[in-house]
Formats: sequence, C-alpha cells, structure tokens
Amino acid sequence: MVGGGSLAPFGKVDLLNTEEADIVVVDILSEADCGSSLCQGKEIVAGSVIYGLDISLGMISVVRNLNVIDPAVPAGSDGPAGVGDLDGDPSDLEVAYADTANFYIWSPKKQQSLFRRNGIVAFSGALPAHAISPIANYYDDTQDGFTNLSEVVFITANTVYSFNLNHPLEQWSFASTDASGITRASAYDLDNDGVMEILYRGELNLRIINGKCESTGES
Ligand SMILES: [Ca+2]
Ligand SMILES: [Ca+2]
Ligand SMILES: [Ca+2]
Ligand SMILES: [Ca+2]
Repeated sequence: MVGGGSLAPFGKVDLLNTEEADIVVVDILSEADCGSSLCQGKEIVAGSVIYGLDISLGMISVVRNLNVIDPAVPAGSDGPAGVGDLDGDPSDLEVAYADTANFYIWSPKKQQSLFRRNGIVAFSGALPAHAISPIANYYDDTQDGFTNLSEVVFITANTVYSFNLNHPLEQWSFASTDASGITRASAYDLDNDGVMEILYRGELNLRIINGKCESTGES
C-alpha cells in the first residue's frame, strides 16, 4: 500500500534488502492529533513517517514526519521500526527505528525527537544489518535512581544493544555471533519473578539474558 523509494519510507532501507519490511500498523494518533479523518483507527508507522489512511476512500497521506520535527534527521529516513511506550507516559506511544546509520526514538503524538545514537548501524556486506525487538520493561531502573522506563533491544551486525531514555548513549551492549544483524530477540518472564528476561538466538548460541545483561544460560 505504501509506495517505496528513497523519500517514501516503507520500513525498508533499500530496495535490495527484502528482509527488512518492518512497518508497524497501530493506532498511534487520533483524529484530533492529525486534524484529519485519515487518523481514524490505525496508522502505518514506517521509520521516520506516520501514514494516515482511509481504505474506503483509497486515501493515504503522511501525517507525521520526523524530518519536519527535527530537520537533522534525513528526509525519507527509513528502516525497521518498533512501537511502544518508552517515555513512561502511556497516553502516547513512541517509535524506535534505525536507518542506514543511526538509531532514533521519537514521539509522533508529542512531535518530539527523544533519542538519537549516530553511526551505530553495522553492515553485512553492502547492506545495513539491523532489527528492532522487543520493546518491554525488562530492567528495574529504580535501583539506579531513575524512573522505571521500558527498554528496547536493537540488534545490528555482531552486536546487541539495549536502550532506554534514562541513558544518553546505551543501557548495555554485548557482542553477538550474527553477521546478518537481522536475528530477533523476544522477552518473557521465564523464572516467574515478575521481571522479563530476554531470549536471543545468534548463529551459535541461545542466550537467556536478564535486564542487567548478565547471561543466565547459554546452549
Ligand atoms: Ca488513529
Ligand atoms: Ca509514551
Ligand atoms: Ca526499565
Ligand atoms: Ca524473570
């Protein structure tokens, strides 16, 4: 539905990398936010832009653009995206995504750029290699004196990162065994203590990781 190309983001970073069509369909803006009926129901999140749409009328249009909110973000900046509450305000959802160079967190509803980590995307051959997953609250920030915000796992070639908005650079990272960078993680409370653990499978190891990035199991 969303036409691709360098200035029309659609969840991919280039036309060759067919494995990275990570758009998210979610109700992230209201009609009042947009001033348009295109934001009735769900919108399409594709990297730096949000599309509003009305399928019955065959209409689709960009209703938020991070490049307009923050001109330092390249126009058409695009790549795999995740959506969740990352700023501790459940009245809006934030977008986490990465383009061919940088990782971003932004709020379409508040029209704010919240986080940017430059030059973090590693390449696999000629292609940027990355994946976003999951967004969950797997580490208790209060033990470090912070408000307990959710985290987001960002994976790029041979490295796994955790970000949250309490940390200006990163919460933690570790070297992985996956040159493609497109393996995914998931989160689940495996030991039933009320705090989720992260499961990550690289090319060699299955890791179960607690939120402090202390590996609790490997096979
Ligand atoms: Ca909506
Ligand atoms: Ca929020
Ligand atoms: Ca947390
Ligand atoms: Ca647990």
